[in-house]
Amino acid sequence: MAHALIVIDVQNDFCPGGALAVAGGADIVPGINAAMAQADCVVLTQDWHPANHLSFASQHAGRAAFDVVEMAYGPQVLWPDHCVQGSHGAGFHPGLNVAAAHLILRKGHRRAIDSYSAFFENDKTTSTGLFGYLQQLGITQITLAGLATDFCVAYSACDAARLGLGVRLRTDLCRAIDLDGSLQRAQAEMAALGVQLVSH
Ligand code: VGL
Ligand code: ZN
Repeated sequence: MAHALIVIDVQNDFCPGGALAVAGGADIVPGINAAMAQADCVVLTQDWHPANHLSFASQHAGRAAFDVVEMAYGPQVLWPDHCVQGSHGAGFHPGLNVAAAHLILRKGHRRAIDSYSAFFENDKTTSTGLFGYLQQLGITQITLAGLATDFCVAYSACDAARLGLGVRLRTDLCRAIDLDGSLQRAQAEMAALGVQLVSH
């Protein structure tokens, strides 16, 4: 029963000082590095947007960051420009043990589709390929950590549970954006899908 640690978006733009900073985002880095040693496989994800990505408020005239718009696939929160391909903000936090990664998966690179989940883009059908990778390695259990709890981590956890993986989420190794109750909603949805929320 092989086990993967999947570390979601521990990037400069989601850490204090970044374009879409998550409070306490950098505090989880040492614990994530320690957890890497417990896993058979370590996957890092990287939010990786073109500069004109349609999840950016800057691409929508008259809209501001954190407004919600209707995209072809449903409602989409508009964000400040963040994690632009090749930028400093898109880089991993300098304390993260990137050398320990077996796979680095980039997501959100299609202009017209955002991708919170590490498994499916926000249209819920375009695959990132990660499930196939894990299946080929015989991985049936995953542990999730990273940023942000209520967006990319939660979407990844829910998709993984729906795909039939055993999913644990390390709440001590995640931090949330918490936009209009999004953390509570995410926690409820994860629990309903059988995601185990563990604190160590
Ligand atoms: C994320 C908002 C926009 C995340 C990524 O990593 O949770 N949130 N892009
Ligand atoms: Zn993003």
